[in-house]
Amino acid sequence: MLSYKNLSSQDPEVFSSVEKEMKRQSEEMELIASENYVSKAVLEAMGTVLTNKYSEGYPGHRYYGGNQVIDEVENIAIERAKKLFSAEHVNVQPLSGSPANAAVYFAFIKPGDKVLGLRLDHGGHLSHGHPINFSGMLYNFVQYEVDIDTGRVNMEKVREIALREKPKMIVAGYSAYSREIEWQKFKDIADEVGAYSFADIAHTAGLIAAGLMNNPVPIFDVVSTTIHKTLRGPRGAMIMCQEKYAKQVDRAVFPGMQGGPHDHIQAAKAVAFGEALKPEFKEYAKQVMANAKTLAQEFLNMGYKIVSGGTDNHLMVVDMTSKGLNGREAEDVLNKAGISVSRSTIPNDPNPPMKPSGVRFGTPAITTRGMKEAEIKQIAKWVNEALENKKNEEILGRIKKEVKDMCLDFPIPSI
Ligand code: DSN
Repeated sequence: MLSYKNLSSQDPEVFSSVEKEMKRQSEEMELIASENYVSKAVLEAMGTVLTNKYSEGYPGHRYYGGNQVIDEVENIAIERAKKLFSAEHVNVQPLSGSPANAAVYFAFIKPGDKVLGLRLDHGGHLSHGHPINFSGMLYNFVQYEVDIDTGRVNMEKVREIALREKPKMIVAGYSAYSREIEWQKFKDIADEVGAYSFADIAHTAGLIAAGLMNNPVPIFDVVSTTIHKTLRGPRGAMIMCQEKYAKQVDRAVFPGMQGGPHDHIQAAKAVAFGEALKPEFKEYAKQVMANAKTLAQEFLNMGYKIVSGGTDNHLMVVDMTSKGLNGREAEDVLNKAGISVSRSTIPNDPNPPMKPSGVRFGTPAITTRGMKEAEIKQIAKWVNEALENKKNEEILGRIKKEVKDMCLDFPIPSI
């Protein structure tokens, strides 16, 4: 663990919250699909003096002096990211996923232009055209859906909508979709209608970097990703594109959408990319997927319904209504048992977004702790037992204790 010597003595109030959060993370089972635990090296990089610097601009072209070292760090991050994803051009400055997506739209299209994206309640992301998000307010989004029977994106229907609507951009890549994405088919449809192809691979970036899922970067016009999910880096994002779009993407990020990049985070991104280039990361990503498959199978064996019937990646959306619960209630019950999950809509959800029908489960974080199939089977049992005894505080308390015991046997690398 980092020492936190100065933080604890100078500001015990804030340190006390940090300590409580360290304890919570250590003792609870993290099944939120978008969360992970960074390494000590990534955590240390975030705590460096690089945070003191302003570096608006790009390596070699800054608007502040004293950026020789910052240039070095940003270039390391860029080169490693290029290698990981076979990217022609990378901008590592976006502060997070939504700002990255805002910069992508800003770089390629104009307000009012038509864009095709997956509905949020079918697994898409807020920034893929939801009416209450900037994307839905500024651009004219038309939404596609997953098929209710299969839970999968139907490429024939996507093509039909694209031919009818003639969007300027097509967005693929999702937040709650457990299947492989047919990138080439998306690209072919985009080419057929003269649209830009944009992939948001925030969720699966680590699995793609490990070579275990298909990579849209070499074929799509532009790809965004966060760094902190399966890629296991610091919070933040990046944009990858073909060289011919490099200038417009860079201009959209700075000065278009952002000022100075967060240089301490750029350093941590570089460290995370370095880790992802190592053979151990491929083993990690394989285990994330194997654990997700095991978890899905256990839930199916217990009679749960999973959207699309299973998973090809690190997550799954499970319909809770067969257990007489909505996703919000399930989230609360599991919380009492020391298990963190996030509620989720299911396609054509009859329930409102605050109380949707599903729960999204993911395995990136528990896999970082070293948990494998045997632990996953036990976790599925605890989930089911908790949900079936939702009002029994004694049983929930007992599960919480058992969960804690297992978690303490699998320490978080940075705590
Ligand atoms: N909030 C992220 C997730 O949980 O999937 C997406 O931005």
